[in-house]
Amino acid sequence: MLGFIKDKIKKVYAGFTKKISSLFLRNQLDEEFFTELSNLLLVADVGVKTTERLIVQLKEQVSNKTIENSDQLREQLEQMLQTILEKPSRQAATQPIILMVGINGSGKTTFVGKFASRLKKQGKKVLLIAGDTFRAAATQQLAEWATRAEVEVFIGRENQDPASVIFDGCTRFSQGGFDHVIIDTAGRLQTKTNLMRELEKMRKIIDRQLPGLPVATWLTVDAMLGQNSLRQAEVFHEATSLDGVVVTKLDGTGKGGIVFSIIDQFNVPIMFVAFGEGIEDISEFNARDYVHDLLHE
Ligand SMILES: Nc1nc2c(ncn2[C@@H]2O[C@H](COP(=O)(O)OP(=O)(O)O)[C@@H](O)[C@H]2O)c(=O)[nH]1
Ligand SMILES: [Mg+2]
Repeated sequence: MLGFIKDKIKKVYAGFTKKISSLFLRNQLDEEFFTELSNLLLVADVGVKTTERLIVQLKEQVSNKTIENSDQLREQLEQMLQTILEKPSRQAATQPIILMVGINGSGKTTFVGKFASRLKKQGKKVLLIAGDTFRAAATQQLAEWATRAEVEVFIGRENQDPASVIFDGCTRFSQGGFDHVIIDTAGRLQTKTNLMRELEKMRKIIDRQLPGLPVATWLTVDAMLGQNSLRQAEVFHEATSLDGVVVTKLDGTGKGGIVFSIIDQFNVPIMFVAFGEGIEDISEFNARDYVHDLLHE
């Protein structure tokens, strides 16, 4: 991370990092200091529960003199934030089968394109499956990304059921000698039961067609939606077992703290962050770099 990404996510850092850096210049670790720290964390969308817990623990360490100045406090906060992010165990980011889920507009298709390009540049043979068959434009969008990324895309017939497209796409995968398949899906808002049924059906088809290969289900979460994105995550978290979260649109928001809320609430690891519409605007998530960037100008 660091460097060029920091430029791209200016808003995340411009507000939060500047303010927190000037807060740490103070030497009085008094009530006012903690009120301001707590406000900063809340504005960055770290979430009420997590913020309260952090503040209580930090205050305790100040009162028992484990922390004696603002430098030590910053170090401690950095450590605590990193610990939260590293809590859920994380698989490698290069799984053979990735099923992308998430509500409409949260950035699935865009991420699939960027990720495919990255894998391709690593010398992998990648197949995309257009599982969003509800809108012709969705298939078109994925096909354009496939062209840009220079990877193959499997597209079903018009109005073909997504599960059946995935079935055929899996056949193409096993016959074509691919290293990775990334399945793009639709993100229709629906009831939990319907969503559960639909995702289960897709998973069953993949498991049956490609036995023995693990399937990683990743959820895209739109950082611009702030705390509302937690509600999105909640529906998917209840409907299926998630292996990872991709946080999108970090470039358009000062809400870099959303990653802490997501992990604290769902215990699902963050796999990637996305910060723009360009093909290279993703980065594999690294807890240490992320926290460091947030807390240091
Ligand atoms: N600024 C910004 N826009 C993004 C990002 N990811 C996706 N978008 C835009 O968000 C919109 C919805 O993205 P799309 O991939 O179609 O979402 P999907 O419906 O989940 O497949 C599109 O206009 C994308 O260009 C991002 O990281 N940053
Ligand atoms: Mg899409």
